[in-house]
Amino acid sequence: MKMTFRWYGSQSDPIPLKYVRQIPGMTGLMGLLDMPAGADWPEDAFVSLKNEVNAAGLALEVIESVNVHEDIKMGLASRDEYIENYISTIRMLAKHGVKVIVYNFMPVFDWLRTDLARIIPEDGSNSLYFDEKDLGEMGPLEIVRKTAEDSKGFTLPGWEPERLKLLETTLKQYEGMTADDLRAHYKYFLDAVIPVCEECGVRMACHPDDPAWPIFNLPRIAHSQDDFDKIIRLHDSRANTVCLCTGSLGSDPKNDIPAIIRHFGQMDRIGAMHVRNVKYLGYHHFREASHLSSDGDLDMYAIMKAIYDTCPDTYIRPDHGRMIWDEAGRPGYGLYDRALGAAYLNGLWEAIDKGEKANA
Ligand code: DNO
Repeated sequence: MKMTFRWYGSQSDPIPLKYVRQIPGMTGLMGLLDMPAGADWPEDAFVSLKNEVNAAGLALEVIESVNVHEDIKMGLASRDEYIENYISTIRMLAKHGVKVIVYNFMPVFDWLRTDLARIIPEDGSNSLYFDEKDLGEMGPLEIVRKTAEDSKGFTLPGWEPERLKLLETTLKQYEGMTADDLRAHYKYFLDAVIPVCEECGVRMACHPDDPAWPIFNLPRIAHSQDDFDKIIRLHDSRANTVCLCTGSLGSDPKNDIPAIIRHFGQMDRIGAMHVRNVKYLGYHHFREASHLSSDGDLDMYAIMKAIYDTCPDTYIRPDHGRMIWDEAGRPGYGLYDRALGAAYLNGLWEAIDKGEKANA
């Protein structure tokens, strides 16, 4: 297991790389260049990012994310040009040692919450929160407005302003699109990029829908084991993998996370893991919790054991957690609770490893 940390670059992440390196067991980043979806990433900018990260004693083998342009998801004629850019970006990243590219295939919205800083009454910290009832009252334009307003001046991943400006038009373009249509567009994309990945030793890792169900009548095709089985069959290859996010899939209690990890781990189809906890508050209603099992509803020991047993070499990162100790950070991406999360996950790993070796 390689423990990594999501980081947004020195221009837009308030957390210095030095602090990231000081988290026990931290070996690398899931990092990115701040580029609009569909762009061909410039090599010189990537090389300077990589040099900066390496100089801080960290590896940059996972990119999160290279975003897929909406025209590809919608299957428009213009998609070929964006796919060419994607391919050129894959080749460039591979040349500089990148092994995994995290992305998603969610129409319009990436992850979605109805509150970015809901106070947790038990301890006075706050965390990301979702209640479908609030969403019903808000509608897509209102939720975008509120998310931008609540994000403390940070651009949130998946909520890039240039994309959201076109929101109304894009939503209209998706009207009537079925899950099967979206899957067909997805296959077209995978058929083009996966052979390139195989050739240059990169794995694509698809992030699940978050939350794990369709929203605003948009088709969503990545929120269960069955969905990911279909995605893998669209273009079966070791390079076509899952970024298994425990909190995204885990927002639906029907998803048995350790079982899903075992399923895809045994198939060698997990490219990366995001490990975090959620607390269920009712139907389509949850908040994010600290990583500790007893603070939420996911069993972190069972999750780490499933990783240990089936995909022990995977990249993993702690995710979201709470905003604690009065940190003024990017919602979902504070330093403190993610650092505690990493330490806890490393502790579970050590205990599992020593237990296994003692019993061998
Ligand atoms: C949310 C993140 C997602 C993820 C993308 C991958 O916090 O896990 O935004 O990075 O879906 O493209």
